Amino acid sequence: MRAPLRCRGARAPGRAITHGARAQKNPSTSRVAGRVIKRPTYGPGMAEQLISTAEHAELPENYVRPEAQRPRLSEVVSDAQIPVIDLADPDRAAVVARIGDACRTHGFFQVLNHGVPAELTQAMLAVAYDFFRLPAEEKAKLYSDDPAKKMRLSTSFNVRKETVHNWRDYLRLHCHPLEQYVPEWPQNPPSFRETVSSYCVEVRKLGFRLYGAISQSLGLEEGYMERTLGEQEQHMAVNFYPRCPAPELTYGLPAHTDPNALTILLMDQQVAGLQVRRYADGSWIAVNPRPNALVINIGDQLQALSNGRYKSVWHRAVVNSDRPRMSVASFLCPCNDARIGPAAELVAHDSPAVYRDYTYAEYYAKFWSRNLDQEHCLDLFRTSS
Ligand SMILES: O=C(O)CCC(=O)C(=O)O
Repeated sequence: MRAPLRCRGARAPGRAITHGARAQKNPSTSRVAGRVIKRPTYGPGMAEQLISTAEHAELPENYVRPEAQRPRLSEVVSDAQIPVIDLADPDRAAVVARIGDACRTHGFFQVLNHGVPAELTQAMLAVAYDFFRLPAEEKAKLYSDDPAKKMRLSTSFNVRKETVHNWRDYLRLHCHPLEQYVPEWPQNPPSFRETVSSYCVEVRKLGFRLYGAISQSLGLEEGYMERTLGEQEQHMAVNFYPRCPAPELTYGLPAHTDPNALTILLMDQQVAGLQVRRYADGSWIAVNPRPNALVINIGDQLQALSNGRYKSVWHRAVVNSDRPRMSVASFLCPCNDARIGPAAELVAHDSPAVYRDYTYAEYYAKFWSRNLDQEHCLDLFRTSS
């Protein structure tokens, strides 16, 4: 058992978890789950809530999940696979069929030979690490907890609404059209704008290729998804999960589904953390990094368009006490006024529409008005509800 250490750096208000016994005698401490909780010596703040500004030896109490909601890391299936698909396979029909199977069974798959150059994915991760190493004062200038802002450095998920926080800081960017948004992006590190712009362009191309294959795998014409979703927005979350003193008590991101159409995730090559809930049996499986792969997942909008055939599955990010972790999620989002609903070709007498039609603006507002780990947001748009 480690000795209790003092928290360094300012953080969110709350009490802290440490592994020591000494704090038990201190009136400002108590015990939770066999660990010592320490009350903070800091006050509420805004940018002070960022957890990437200091090393943490203790977990503040307002990051501690109730017993029943903890990640139970020992129960996670570590040797399971999500499908891996080589996009360079010349047999297009086979690739389309594999993508269809993956969307139906897992809602997640990894792609190899995806067209995004390896040097670019490495540069993207490197500049992301450099960004989170910037001095606290510089990061504070970018901080906001307003989900409506199109460029913000923030923490957890939705600090204005949630009662238990998540062990994550993140930079959220709008990325399309680039010429509109890049001028708002961080100017430091100096290569940030150029590297991230190049990455966004390549990821967007990949997303549209995947839309084509996904449409075909549903028996729709190749351009169906792209056309129906309108002039797509593209958002990015650069997620930084610092080392965490008590990973079994908290999350980087708790279980959630993605509200957009398609997500392309670039994972840290050295540190695992993404876990996906297996649709078949509800068990959590760890997605281990695979050299040069990108992880793809179906978002809520593709589940709706496919009339529920393809799954937007629950996934989460867990943290660890050894190493920080980075992930870069690129979200392709329908335009706000796109009308979403099951494709007419997929609705029949024996497979009636599972979801009603709605606009993406309506969906997105509903998504952000809730806690991340509530019911599947799409359930609120069922025809039967
Ligand atoms: O960090 C990860 O592996 C998952 C990130 C994620 O799910 C998200 O940004 O929505």
